[in-house]
Amino acid sequence: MSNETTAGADRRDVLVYAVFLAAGAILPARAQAVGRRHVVIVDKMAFGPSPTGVKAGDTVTWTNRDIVRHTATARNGTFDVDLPPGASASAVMRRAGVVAYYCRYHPAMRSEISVGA
Ligand SMILES: [Cu+2]
Repeated sequence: MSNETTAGADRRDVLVYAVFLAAGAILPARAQAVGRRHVVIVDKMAFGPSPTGVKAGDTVTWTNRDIVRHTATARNGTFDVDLPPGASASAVMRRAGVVAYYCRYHPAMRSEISVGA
């Protein structure tokens, strides 16, 4: 009996935690309120397809599915995103143009993002 009560409390705690996580994911995006979001998947030591239709002011989020750390480092210095294993991190594309980027740990990992005005 007491075990069931404990299990119930644990489930509630998990639910409350999940709601906190959801709020944390939503609120910062609303606070920015500018531009769209685009995602690049990093997997098997490679950057996935670059998003199309990115405009100045949009946010690009990289999601690292590998078990090693990566970065998305712009050659023109406009962003340097650290990507621990399993993590996601973002950068706002401030200016129009083509931005070549690479991984500082694995320089053979390269890609570019085309940012429209
Ligand atoms: Cu890397």
